[in-house]
Amino acid sequence: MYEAMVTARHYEERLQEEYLEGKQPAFDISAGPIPGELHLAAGHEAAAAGVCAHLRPEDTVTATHRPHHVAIAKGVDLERMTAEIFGRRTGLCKGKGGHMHLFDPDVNFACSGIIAQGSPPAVGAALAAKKRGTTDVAVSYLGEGAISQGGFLESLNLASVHDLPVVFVVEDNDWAISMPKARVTDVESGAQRAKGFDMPGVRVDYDDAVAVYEAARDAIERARAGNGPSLVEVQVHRRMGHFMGDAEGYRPTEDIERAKRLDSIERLAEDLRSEGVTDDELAEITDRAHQRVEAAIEWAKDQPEPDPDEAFDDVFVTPPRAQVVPDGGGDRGIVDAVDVPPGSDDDIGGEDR
Ligand SMILES: Cc1ncc(C[n+]2csc(CCOP(=O)(O)OP(=O)(O)O)c2C)c(N)n1
Ligand SMILES: [Mg+2]
Repeated sequence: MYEAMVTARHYEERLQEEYLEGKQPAFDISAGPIPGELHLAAGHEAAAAGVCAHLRPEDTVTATHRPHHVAIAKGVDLERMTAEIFGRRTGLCKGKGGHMHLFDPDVNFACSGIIAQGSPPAVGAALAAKKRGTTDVAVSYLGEGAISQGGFLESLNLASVHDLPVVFVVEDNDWAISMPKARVTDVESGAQRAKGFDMPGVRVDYDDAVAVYEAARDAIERARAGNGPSLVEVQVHRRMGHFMGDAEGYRPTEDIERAKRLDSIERLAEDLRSEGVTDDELAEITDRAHQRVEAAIEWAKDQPEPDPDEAFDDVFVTPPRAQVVPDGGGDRGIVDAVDVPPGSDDDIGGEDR
């Protein structure tokens, strides 16, 4: 667990450096080796390590728009994940998904930029496991800002009524972008949602990885034993802005300082020391994690960019500034696209492009 947490923290520190390259002095979100948004999960690591320590590759995990710590703890291929984040062809989604759309079928991991989107597919995976008669489980991560989303609430209901092996994990970092929790819900804890669906709901009040591990163990054992779903909420801390480039003008300074002070990695290191793990052993774990991160970033940056000819493969929308030729087929058998200069007779224009 400590290694997964240290790896995730260092990975994001390095991504932060890479991300800022070329984006200054005026923040240009499309510039640099990692174009687009980047949501970092520093301060959330315990919620990933404590839960995923109980999982096997066959178990399904759906994570959020802030996915790196969970992906690392679930064992997603770090090199191909990094290539995806850098938009390279050998990335998990051929460089077209970016950091919010990491899919690794080898370890049954997915994530999405749409909040609470992971809950229905996790319930689907749990239903599949039940029908196949396996002991696999599914875990759906979401933020506290997503606990009123319809997809989540319907998922809780289906999971409960069918006794499905799924665990919902709410990462409560007190904020949904700039929106404090108290302004969007009257429940004190997301774990209270469980009561309305007749399933166990527990909250881990501070991001102690060992406390998360214990809460998750009960929930996952219950699911594996065929006794149905549970909900676990974990208090985590957002050590960064909502995404890179967020100046956090809405956030009280004390809250930012508090999040930085409460470091779950430091807490776990203390626990390990008190159990007799030496500083040298901890340093060895940190070194190994750093080397792995550096190797993945180095490899990813060396990978080729996607071929523009493949831009419209594996997508289901009308490509921009292109003419769609019905029955064009191609090997996708859906539509074919040819480039049409904007403003030309064949350009259908506007939103419909
Ligand atoms: C359905 C949907 N609505 C709105 C958004 C825009 N959005 C992106 S992240 C976010 C806040 C999410 O907050 P929370 O669930 O608490 O996760 P956190 O970012 O704090 O980890 C919102 C509203 C979205 N991505 N999807
Ligand atoms: Mg939040």
